[in-house]
Amino acid sequence: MTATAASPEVRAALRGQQIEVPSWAYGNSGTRFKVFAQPGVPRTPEEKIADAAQVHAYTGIAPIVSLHIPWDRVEDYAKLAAYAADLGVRIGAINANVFQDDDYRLGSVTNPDPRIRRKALDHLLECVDIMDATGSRDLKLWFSDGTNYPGQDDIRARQDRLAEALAATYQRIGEHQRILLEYKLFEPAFYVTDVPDWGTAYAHCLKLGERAQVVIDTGHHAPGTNIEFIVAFLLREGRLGAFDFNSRFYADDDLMVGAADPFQLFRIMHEIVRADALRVESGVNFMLDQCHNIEPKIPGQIRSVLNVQEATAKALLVDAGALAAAQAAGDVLGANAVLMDAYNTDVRPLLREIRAEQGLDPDPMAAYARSGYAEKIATARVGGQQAGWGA
Ligand code: AOS
Ligand code: ZN
Ligand code: ZN
Repeated sequence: MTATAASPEVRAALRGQQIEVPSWAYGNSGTRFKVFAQPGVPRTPEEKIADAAQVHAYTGIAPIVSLHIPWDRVEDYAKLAAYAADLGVRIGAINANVFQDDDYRLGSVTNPDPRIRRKALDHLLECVDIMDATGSRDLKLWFSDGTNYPGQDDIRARQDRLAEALAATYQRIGEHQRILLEYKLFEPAFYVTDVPDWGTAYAHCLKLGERAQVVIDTGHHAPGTNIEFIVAFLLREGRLGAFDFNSRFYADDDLMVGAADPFQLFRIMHEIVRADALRVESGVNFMLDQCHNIEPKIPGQIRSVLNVQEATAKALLVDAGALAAAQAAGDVLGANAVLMDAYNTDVRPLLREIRAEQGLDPDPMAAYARSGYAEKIATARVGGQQAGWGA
């Protein structure tokens, strides 16, 4: 089968796909060595949302923007949500930030000092208030908590403190809201990280209840980790809440998803398709968590969305019947060939066709470049903000 002859089901699945972009991708970012300022970066949360709306306008599949508090603090969140709606997008996950304050030197919710733990928990609860105002479903939690030296703090006591804060937050969220708990192997803590892996995140989620689910940030594993296994396992348990998509060559590089290892992205999307989890109703949230340190931000986001879309299209083209038959027959090479046939299909003509059917330009990158938006914001915006990373 050629990609352009794809079934109506495949086409419908691609049209229905939704990817969530992060507000912080549009601000200046960098490494601890240097932040390279770019012209036209947003000065306000509203301008970040406006840039995100451009990504949706050209791809048609990125209608949601994650916010980060306090980077996106505003007086009136309901008004911000209405502003987003006017631009054709909506506010998605609220990302809490308990890592950028002097008080958090020894941790936030796991800090040995009860005053600091209270302050961190208050921030998490404040984020739920914001979710109520924006209509957001998801509270995304990533804790930088951990220790640098053996003996620095009690590993088990820190788990107890973490569980206590998570339980208090879980009690506060509404029936339709969720806690998404993200893990990360290391950094900024270099000895113990309090939520270092999916098993730890999963165990805490199990204790909390069904509305606590795990976030897989693709950059947060040891090299060589089989991420699609984690995807398959969590899907099977109904505990995969979201992805933070990005690429890495070394550690948490936050490069464009699909840039370093498009085959891995395909393998992940194959597990998603296999579990019928692409549909919005599945509850799996496909977010990007990236920084564009040297490349332009909006095109960087458009490229990333297209990379996810291409991997998805390839995964949808896997001949499920042939794969199941080969697997049942123990045909190792045949089964592998079915998967590789799909991966090696050029899906770009199909995606161009689908965009044209939807009234979009078949080439989103070129259409954005022609639009003049980059030049317009470079003139109109002076003194853009740093995204928050890389300071
Ligand atoms: C940190 O490494 C994580 O990837 C988090 O998802 C973080 O919260 C996000 O990058 C923005 O704060
Ligand atoms: Zn992340
Ligand atoms: Zn990260």
